[in-house]
Amino acid sequence: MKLKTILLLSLFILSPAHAAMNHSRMMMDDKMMIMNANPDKLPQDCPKISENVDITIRAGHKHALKFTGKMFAFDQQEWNVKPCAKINITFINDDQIRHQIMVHGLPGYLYPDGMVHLELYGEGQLQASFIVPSQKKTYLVHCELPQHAEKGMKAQLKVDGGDGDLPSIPGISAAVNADSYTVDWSPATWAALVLCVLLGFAIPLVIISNTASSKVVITKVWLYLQTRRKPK
Ligand SMILES: [Cu+2]
Repeated sequence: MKLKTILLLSLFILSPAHAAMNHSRMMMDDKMMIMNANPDKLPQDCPKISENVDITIRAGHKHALKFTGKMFAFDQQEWNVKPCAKINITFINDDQIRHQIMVHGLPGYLYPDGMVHLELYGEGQLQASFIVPSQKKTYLVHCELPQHAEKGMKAQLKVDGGDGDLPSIPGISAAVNADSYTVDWSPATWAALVLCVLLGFAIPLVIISNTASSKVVITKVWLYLQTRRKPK
């Protein structure tokens, strides 16, 4: 093997990018990233896996159309599983931009930072599994890209029925800080409104009165009314 080839191979193997791709907690390439997937390690409070649940989660702009004022969303906003369930997620991104699924609040001894993370940098699909503890709890599921959760990409995963609804889940719970669309009724706003109403009446009248055919019609109607008024 030529010296140049050996050097190139060494650089590739020792490069940070290659190291990141093979990190035990992270898988990534130029299209996706998965962090903290856990298909086989049982939580401390689970003697065995109670059920295998296959969940397909789609993400994208079109899923937000059913929610007023929202821009991004998942196709579902809530999932329910049994304690100690193994969840096999198929994540589908329907947009041309990045979206994530992040599940928060998981035990740190199994999931660093308490989370599982699936991410697609554009349209595509990937799969990952994780096992939930036995605790009756509601986990936050969201996309952490700036403004994506605020714009609707937020959901909840309930284990054993969950311990309540999280706030600001589209279609499920009220927003903590609701969007405000109030009008500032200042004198200038009133003046603009009155002007618009007047123009709305005046412009059609001017157009009608200046149209030749309209004049003929108006004249005929006028003459007809005059003839009907004449005494027989
Ligand atoms: Cu997103």
